[in-house]
Amino acid sequence: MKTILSAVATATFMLATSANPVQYKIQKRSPTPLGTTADDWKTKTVYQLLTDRFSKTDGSTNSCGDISTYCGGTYQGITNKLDYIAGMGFDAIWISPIPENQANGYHGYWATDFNSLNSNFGSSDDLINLVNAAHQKGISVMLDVVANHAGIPQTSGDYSGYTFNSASQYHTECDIDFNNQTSVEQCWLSGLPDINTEDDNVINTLYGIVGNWTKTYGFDAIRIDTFRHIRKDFWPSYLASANVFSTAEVADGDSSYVGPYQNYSDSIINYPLYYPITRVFGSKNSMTQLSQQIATNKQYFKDITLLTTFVDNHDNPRFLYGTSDTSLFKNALTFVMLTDGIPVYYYGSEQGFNGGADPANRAPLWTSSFDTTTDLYTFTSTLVKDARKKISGTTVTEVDVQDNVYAFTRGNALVVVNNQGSSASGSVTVKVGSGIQDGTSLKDVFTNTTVSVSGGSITYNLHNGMPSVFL
Ligand SMILES: *[C@@H]1O[C@H](CO)[C@@H](O)[C@H](O)[C@H]1NC(C)=O
Ligand SMILES: *[C@@H]1O[C@H](CO)[C@@H](O)[C@H](O)[C@H]1NC(C)=O
Ligand SMILES: *[C@@H]1O[C@H](CO)[C@@H](O)[C@H](O)[C@H]1NC(C)=O
Ligand SMILES: CC(=O)N[C@H]1CO[C@H](CO)[C@@H](O)[C@@H]1O
Repeated sequence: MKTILSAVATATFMLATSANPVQYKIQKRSPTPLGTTADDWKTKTVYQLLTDRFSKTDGSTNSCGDISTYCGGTYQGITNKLDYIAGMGFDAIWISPIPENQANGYHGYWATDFNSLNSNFGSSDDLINLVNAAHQKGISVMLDVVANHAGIPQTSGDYSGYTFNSASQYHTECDIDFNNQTSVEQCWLSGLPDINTEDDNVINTLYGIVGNWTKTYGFDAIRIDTFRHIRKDFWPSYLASANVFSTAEVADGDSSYVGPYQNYSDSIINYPLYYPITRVFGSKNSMTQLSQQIATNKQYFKDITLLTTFVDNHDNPRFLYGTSDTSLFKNALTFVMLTDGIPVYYYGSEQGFNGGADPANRAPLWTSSFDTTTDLYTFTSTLVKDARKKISGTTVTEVDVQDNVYAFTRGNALVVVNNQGSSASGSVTVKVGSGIQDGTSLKDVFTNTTVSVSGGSITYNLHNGMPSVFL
């Protein structure tokens, strides 16, 4: 029996469909969500962290011996360091999945019993305290959730202790053929037991679980893992039960494939734009790739302003692994922060973390001692607080596309990004678009460089390849 000292009134209810019923004793009021609609999320700026890797309860900063298993991060640790996140202007966090996991499931994606919490991260009270503390600071909390698969059992086929404890509650094992959508949905991703989401009892249990999570802990949104690995018509009831904003992972670069998934979730993670971002800013490919992908996305997605955009996440080598040029990184971050979409910023970027493939891209943050004086921490804080949040209006309009320069207006701001690198200090001339009149004087938030619009354009010297946000 597990007791959740939390939520509303003093009701007690049972998880009827679970084989080992867990009793939730509800004793005090759950956190009240800050805002759960797409409109509430449209202007949010999200900081993505891995619960195991952000901050420890005791505040110690020693390195982790083995980053392929638990390193010691906790809910209490996050609560203690919310000001470090708020200091950069973020008003939302994305945390790791919360259920109990298979051995070494430090990331949370290998659930066993969905109705119990992963005790490595702390108690249910600690989680409630985190959500309450975040809400008090105006920070929304997005929960990462998985419905597609469970963790691999210690003994093959032995699911005792799992919510889905019989082999018949999983699809028959097969390797995914990515050219066959049925196979994508029913075969096993990376050998993970694929939950039988064709079974009515199974799906009703999954619907109940997500609803219980959002209600009990007052989450404001969910991030849905492996969204394309379950048939599309599973999702409407799942999302109705969650009853909060959702952004869903469809890890594919083809917007004609990814776009239709936005019929099923408010928001989709913008992988189609991620790949051009890494090519353009990381490998100095032509900026026309950004322009083309944005146009293609507009064609295939219902609403690109709701897509979650990113430079880095936990599933890809960090940007700074591919290049050590932080000016290129700053340009990529500026583009993502101000183009259409809800930007998601991956923890550790502010400390210049440069890990490669998983798990190297998931290093513990605490070894940085939460230094708020680094160049990238200061840059991020200016980008979020003095640019994204100060700009009035959110309408994004492309105004100039050159091989090495891309310019757009967002509300009253003119944003100019480049991929020339930190040695670039030459002059650029950029068209400003019809919204900004000749004679207008503009000032860059990063360098205080001022420019005056003449003949529909501005000319100025790049400052070590820095991006510019003229206001
Ligand atoms: C697609 O995958 C499913 C599930 O593995 C399989 O039953 C089906 O035969 C496959 N279809 C084709 C055309 O290969
Ligand atoms: C998704 O919605 C669009 C309209 O927004 C429609 O054209 C398309 O057929 C839908 N796709 C699916 C798979 O439901
Ligand atoms: C830009 O001007 C502001 C206000 O005067 C000042 O606080 C800031 O330090 C200046 N930044 C730079 C990079 O010169
Ligand atoms: C409050 C709530 O949503 N409770 C549900 C928790 O999940 C079980 C099924 O797993 C439902 O029966 C409850 O209604």
